[in-house]
Amino acid sequence: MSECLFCRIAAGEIPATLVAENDQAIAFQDVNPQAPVHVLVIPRAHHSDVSEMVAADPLLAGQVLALAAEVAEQEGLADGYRLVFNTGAKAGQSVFHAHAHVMGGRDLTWPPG
Ligand code: DGP
Repeated sequence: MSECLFCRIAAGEIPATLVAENDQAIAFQDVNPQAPVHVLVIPRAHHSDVSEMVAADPLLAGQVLALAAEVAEQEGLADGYRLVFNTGAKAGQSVFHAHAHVMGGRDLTWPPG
């Protein structure tokens, strides 16, 4: 059994609220939402962060981005949304399985903290 939290969610071993999926990626509600819409999009395969995913499998990265855009449309974020890949501990990454945050449903300030 994998020790990676998001691998375990992808495998259905840990419950999550699924929002969308494609062959290579899944999207589920963030457990600690920071906006009215806050969905995580992850590759089914394990990659530690977005840089490692792009280097190893750029087509997979495209699948993740495609699903993120689909989630934004499905969640009614035509007015705007933010797509964030925290990469590395210094940037706030806490789960080391690549994931995009799809956030929206409120005004989002810039720069982020
Ligand atoms: P980051 O800090 O960028 O690595 O984002 C990790 C996100 O994962 C954070 O927003 C909270 C979320 N998260 C952590 N544990 C769980 C969990 O068990 N289930 C779900 N759905 N989200 C989780």
